[in-house]
Amino acid sequence: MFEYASDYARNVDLVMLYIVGISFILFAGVIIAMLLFVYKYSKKRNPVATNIHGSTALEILWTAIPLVLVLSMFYFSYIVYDKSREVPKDAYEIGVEAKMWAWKFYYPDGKTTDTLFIPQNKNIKFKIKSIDVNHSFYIPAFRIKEDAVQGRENFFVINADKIGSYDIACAEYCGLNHSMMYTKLIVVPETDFNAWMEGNKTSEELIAIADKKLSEKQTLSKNTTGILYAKGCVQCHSVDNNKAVLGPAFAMLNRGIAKVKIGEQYTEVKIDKEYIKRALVKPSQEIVVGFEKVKMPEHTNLLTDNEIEHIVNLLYENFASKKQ
Ligand code: HEC
Ligand SMILES: [Cu+2]
Repeated sequence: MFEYASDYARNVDLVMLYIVGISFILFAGVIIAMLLFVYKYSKKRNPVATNIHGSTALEILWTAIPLVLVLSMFYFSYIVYDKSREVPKDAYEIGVEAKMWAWKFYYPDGKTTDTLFIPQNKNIKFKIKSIDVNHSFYIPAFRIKEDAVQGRENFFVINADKIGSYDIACAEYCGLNHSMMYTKLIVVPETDFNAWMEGNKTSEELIAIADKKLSEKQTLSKNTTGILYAKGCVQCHSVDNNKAVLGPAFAMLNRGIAKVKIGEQYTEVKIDKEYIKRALVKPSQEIVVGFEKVKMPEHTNLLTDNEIEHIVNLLYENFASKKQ
């Protein structure tokens, strides 16, 4: 819950803590006073009620104290927000385009991607827009949520200080596949980012770099499976549990034998690397029984041969060859 990856995120959390802290103290005060009064002024102990007619001092006090508290909440929120609106001169600009139902990112040199890559410790200005309905650009680890609206450009400045890969979601209901508008923000050292810009490093290498940095903290399955996030497989296949999403969970690849439908025929095939590869490049050839309704997209034109090989090995080693 408290994962954060920029100063801005840290400050947002501090303000939040401050507000929740004050609320909690007030809550405790009210409850304690109430219990105390119930005890002290019950009919048994205090048979004759006292009538109090106004007290200017008390009224000023109970107006002034909450006013100061509320204004201080506003003040802290405002300075944090205001800072996020300052665009440093050297800010690196990345265009964020939302559409039903995907994100697209534009870099200054004309490159475009579906996964967002940024260099570490650099001011980045996101220029956010939508080409259709309203969306909202949401990166929880950075405490960013900024509307993407057609015909208008919103912006946000961040400076990511932790290498890693973070979720990006759409936080404004935008139609049927709203819940699939997930992608990743990949933060890598600036040298790697520049190498990527110049074509000397692939997106997969950057993802691997980001994931390796997380490996100290995170579980094995998480850090080796970055490409499954980057390529959108996780929209339909869960990576960390047995539950089917739109497709079977990858963990189920360890069932050894797959019941599949080929044409109108039902048959059983062994789950090996070849099977996984066929599932990936010719998904409509062997349909996993129970999942006939959803069509897995053809990935051949979205993946290079290297990527296919990498994914096949990864799925085989991480899932298919695991004991049941
Ligand atoms: C739109 C949803 C969707 C996406 C995205 C998707 N798949 Fe699938 N996938 C399915 C469905 C549905 C099935 C089962 C039906 C079938 O076999 O075609 C399936 C089956 C599979 C199988 C066989 C699973 C088994 O247990 O037998 C593999 C392996 C697989 N997908 C890998 C991938 C990989 C790798 C990606 C990302 C590059 C991916 N899928 C993206 C929906 C999807
Ligand atoms: Cu959306």
